[in-house]
Amino acid sequence: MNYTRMTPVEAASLIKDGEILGLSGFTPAGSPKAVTAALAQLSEERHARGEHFQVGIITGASTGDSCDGVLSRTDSIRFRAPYTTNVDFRKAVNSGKIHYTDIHLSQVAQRLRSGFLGHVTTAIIEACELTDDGRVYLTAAGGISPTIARLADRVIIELNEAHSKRMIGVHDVYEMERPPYRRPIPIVRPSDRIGLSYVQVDPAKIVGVVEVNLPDEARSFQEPDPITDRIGQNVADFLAADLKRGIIPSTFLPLQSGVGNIANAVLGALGRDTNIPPFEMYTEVLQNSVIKLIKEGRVKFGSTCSLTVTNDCLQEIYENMDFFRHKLVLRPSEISNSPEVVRRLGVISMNTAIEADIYGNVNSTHICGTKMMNGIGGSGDFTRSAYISIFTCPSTAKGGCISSIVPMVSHQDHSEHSVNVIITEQGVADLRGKCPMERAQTIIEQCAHPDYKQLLWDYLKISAKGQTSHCLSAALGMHQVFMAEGDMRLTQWGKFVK
Ligand code: 0RQ
Repeated sequence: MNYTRMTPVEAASLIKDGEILGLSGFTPAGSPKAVTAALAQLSEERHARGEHFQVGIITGASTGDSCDGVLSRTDSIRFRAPYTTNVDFRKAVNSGKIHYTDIHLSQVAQRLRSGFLGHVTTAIIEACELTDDGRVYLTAAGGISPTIARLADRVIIELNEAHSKRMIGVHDVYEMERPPYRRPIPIVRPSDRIGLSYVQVDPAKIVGVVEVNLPDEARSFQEPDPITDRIGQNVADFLAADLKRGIIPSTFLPLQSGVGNIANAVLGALGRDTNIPPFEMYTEVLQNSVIKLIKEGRVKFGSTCSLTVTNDCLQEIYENMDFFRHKLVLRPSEISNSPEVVRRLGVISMNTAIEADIYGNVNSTHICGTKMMNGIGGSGDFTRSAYISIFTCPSTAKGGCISSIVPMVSHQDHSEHSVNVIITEQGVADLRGKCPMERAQTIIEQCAHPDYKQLLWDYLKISAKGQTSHCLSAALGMHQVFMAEGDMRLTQWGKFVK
């Protein structure tokens, strides 16, 4: 190889104060790990010498602790987009230390190309293979790699031996033109391949190659519990009924599923339910449950941006690549999450809400309207364009002290116009074709926890009548009572009625 080999510290020392970094990966899958960890170490040394050092970071989605974690703890991030899940990052954002721009994941590449997010100076890209003519073979995720590789002034490659070279050929790399030269994305089935198996980088821009052997910092999943199992079964029953009614064609439609414990449990339940025929996925993350379903023949094909699986699951995929190669494609986030393709394929979206209100508006990102949890991720990319958009959540949080069904969401990510179905362990609220008052009745009856049903019915009684009835002085009353007294069940509407 003709490139300069470097240690992580040597590579990190190329990065200057104020730079904007573009990183490969999507979730901890495929994110660089060594150079960002070394950067945090150098940053700490610079801060100790009284020097200013902070960078902007733009990624495909979240990263692992060796990026968002260490860089947040060392006060090294000035601004960040578009999605994270790290606890220390969350603390820094909610205390105002980091400027966080939470944007739809499908839009990151376009916003970068159009200059909305500033100029990416350095791209750090994890690869399993690299050729002298600048072909970069990605690892467990597509993310924004093609775009940052092209836009950045310099590219650092983390050549990671922990990822098998058997990944070569699984990626389908395609980048869109800027308007007005953009053409339709020629995907008409989840399994269609439209691009290259590698990211082409100008070899002259590759300033260093850092050889590492570091596994992805995958999170493990909680085993499904009775609540998540019930939610999963409710989703399966709902889809089976729509199939029987002919709303979903007998061939079924591709599914998208969000990330996290609930999403993992929902997929598990769908896989077990023999009323649901084998199906395809057009999604942004594939978790462990889907890999199992691919092996069992329940999932026929998975189009995704990342393999957000545990490391033993990833190794299993690598070891059985002859089988998985024909069942998987990894795409850049702009394509995996493209609203154009989602609408064309008739994708059924399934994402998790933090809270939903009685009219079907959904909050995916903020706790009590103020504290950022993770971010909108790809949930909006899919929800708005889906054939059927579903949101799931347990009916309560924090031991029953919080109702996930509230009179008015404390922050809105998905509006009543985009949300078709809400599902909790209590039941299914099918909102399609219903007016706001019918939606409220269905959501309270089907989805709210019994501890909160009467409270929500009483809220409607005190509301001013209209297309969407509300009592504005009480609409966020349950949230206020939770913040003051730690339990929404203590809400007394009389105290809020003016
Ligand atoms: O907190 O961990 O302290 O107990 O939120 O909730 O129930 O474990 O669910 O792991 O699936 O995460 C919406 C955050 C759900 C996630 C969200 C607390 C709850 C718990 C986690 P603890 P659960 P999950 C694809 C699509 C937005 C992005 C998206 C998410 C913690 O799914 O980030 O959809 N979604 N992307 O106790 C206070 C409430 C609460 C609450 C839950 N009403 N009030 N706390 N919690 N409801 C992925 C990508 O885009 C990459």
